Amino acid sequence: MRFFTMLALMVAACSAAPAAQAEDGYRLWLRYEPVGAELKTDYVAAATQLVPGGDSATIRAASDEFARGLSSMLGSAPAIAPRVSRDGAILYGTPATSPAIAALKLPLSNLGKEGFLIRSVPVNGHRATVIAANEDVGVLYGVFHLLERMERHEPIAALDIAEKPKLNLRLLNHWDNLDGHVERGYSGESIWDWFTLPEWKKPRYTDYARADASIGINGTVLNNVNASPDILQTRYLEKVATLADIFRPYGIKVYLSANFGSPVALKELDTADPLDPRVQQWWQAKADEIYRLIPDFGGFLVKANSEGQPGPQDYHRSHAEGANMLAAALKPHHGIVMWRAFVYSAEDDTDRARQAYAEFKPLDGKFADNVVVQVKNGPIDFQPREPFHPLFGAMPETPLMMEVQITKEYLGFNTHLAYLGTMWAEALDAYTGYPAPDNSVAGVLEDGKGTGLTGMAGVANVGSDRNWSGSEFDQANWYAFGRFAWNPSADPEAIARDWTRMTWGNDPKLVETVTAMMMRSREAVVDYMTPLGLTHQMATGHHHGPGPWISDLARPEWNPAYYNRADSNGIGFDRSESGTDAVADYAPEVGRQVNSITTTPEMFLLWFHHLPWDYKLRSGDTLWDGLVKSYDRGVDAVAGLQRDWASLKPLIDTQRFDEETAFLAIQHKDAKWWRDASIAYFQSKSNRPLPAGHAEPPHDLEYYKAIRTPYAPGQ
Ligand code: BDP
Repeated sequence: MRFFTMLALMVAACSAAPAAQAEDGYRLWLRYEPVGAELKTDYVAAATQLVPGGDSATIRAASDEFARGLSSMLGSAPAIAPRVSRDGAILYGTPATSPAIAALKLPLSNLGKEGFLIRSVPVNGHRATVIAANEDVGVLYGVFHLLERMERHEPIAALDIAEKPKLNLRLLNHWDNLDGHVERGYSGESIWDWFTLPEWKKPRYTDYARADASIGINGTVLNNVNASPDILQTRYLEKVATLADIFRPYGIKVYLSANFGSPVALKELDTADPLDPRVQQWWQAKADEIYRLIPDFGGFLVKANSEGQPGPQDYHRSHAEGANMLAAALKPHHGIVMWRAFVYSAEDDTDRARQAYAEFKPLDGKFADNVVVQVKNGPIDFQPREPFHPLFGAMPETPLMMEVQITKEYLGFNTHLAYLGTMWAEALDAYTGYPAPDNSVAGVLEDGKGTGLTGMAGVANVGSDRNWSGSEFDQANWYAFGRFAWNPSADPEAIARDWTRMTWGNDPKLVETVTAMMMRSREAVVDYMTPLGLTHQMATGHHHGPGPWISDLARPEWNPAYYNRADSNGIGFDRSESGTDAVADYAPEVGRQVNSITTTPEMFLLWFHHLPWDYKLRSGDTLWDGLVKSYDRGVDAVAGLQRDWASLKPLIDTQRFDEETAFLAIQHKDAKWWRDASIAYFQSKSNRPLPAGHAEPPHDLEYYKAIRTPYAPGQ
């Protein structure tokens, strides 16, 4: 008996202690760590009572978040009070539901539906912090903003903050299949458990909504763009409705990827021709059914006539005719269509980088006013580096939203540290030549041509893993996506620093070291995978590891050799006017710049030009030597990340420290593999010795060619 009591006590002790301290990443950037004594005094004095101005589900979610955050950071949460009655109150709500806020006559008129204002002002003669907005969701965003400031140890007295999103559609795109598999997912299975929905509402769904709302994400496409028609069946729509109910208080709408061939695939019609009245009625009835279940359903995302998906061209109709037919079905319910421009064709042997432009440019102005065309950041496919997509700037009559990939299909999955904020900023800041006050890509996104359809979509990296994203550093990419969708001109370094403070801690050395690691991480990946404008050199299918030699796949544009075009004379893809003339798809001044070898930025050199191995780079190196040096620079940069990380051991909890240490070791091993295999292959073409001080690959080319990566995740 005594033995069992002892055992029970021991088990309780063992499980209680680590559980209380374990850092397993579940809390994301909303860790709400206890603050030190001095700050605590200030914060407690500024949070003596919580005064919700309203009682909607959203305001209750805001109160819950306050309770969670403040009790964790300060040891206890202040009581909820009906009115401001002492110094240090926090009053939050809208003028419509809170007479106290209405009486303050705050300047909310420019803040739209989702903006918020945080001000330190007296209320009823007491010092107070007021979080006010036109709609409840703005209030919730403001509450997160205040809590996140506290997580970052920033002052919360004397505040005067006004924020509103620059884009209206801030959406995650989940590439999740109904069987739980996630296409290009590296963080476990799908977060959606379709089998137990709608009855079992996992608490994780609410935590997902909290995380999204904390960074302003206001929509989620639940299923893969390679969409199963089954998602439109009633029994799935009921499950979707349950998720919509969970997300609604957090300002998040649900959307679905729709398979254009659904009426045929579901065996209800023998055609999906968008001009056939029966097809139009089918979609109309489907939309009506969806909106009966989900009155605020967002709309459809569609991948059509791309990589084998059905689409309007199967019936000799254009993308616009297809999109507009769906748009008409959704229009009475205020739904929208996000029609993807990621199309390239098996029958078309023109430069893949030009195909979406060729398809969509002539359709400018032909889309219904509830259609937005969703364009990837680059013209090929989520590569470590691509120039911006030429459609940005080329469709002045059509609202365009930008799609980026948060999940790192082409940047080393979940184990390589690659902060994508710098990559997205590079695309968003690019000059398009678009005739607008802001002629950057960000400016194009912010211009909805009067429809309000402005936005960014991020292919989610959220899965069933305890830490959500497969690694701690991949959480940063989810976080950064939300921040860029809120403000496409945001500073990637500031975002990295904010995230670091909330995720790892506020120690100054830690903050500076981690931020600096993040800021150089993506360039390291470019250097060891695809330097100097090379692209799509990844092994077949899973896209993990190098395969620059691959040239035998059915479609030319699936082959890395199609992109590198390495031969005994040189390397690179000639997209100048003497090559495929892809430069002509950009505005004239942009096109001129990249048409000329000497004015093309070196980071895009081999994207636009095929150059001899002894071409002189700006460094004075030959192209061959410069290429080799880039690969080595990438590997060395990863070793640098490892050293920096090791120096943080005393400042980071064991579990997260150890995991990242292991992941960086994997990244280093992979970076070497990329370097060695790429050099071995390109040397077989260049027939040149390596520059002095740069080691020969340890194996011959055949060794690297023989490496297989079966069972790679995400395929
Ligand atoms: C490619 C992915 C593929 C996606 C496709 C897309 O490899 O899995 O289906 O993009 O965006 O990058 O449709």
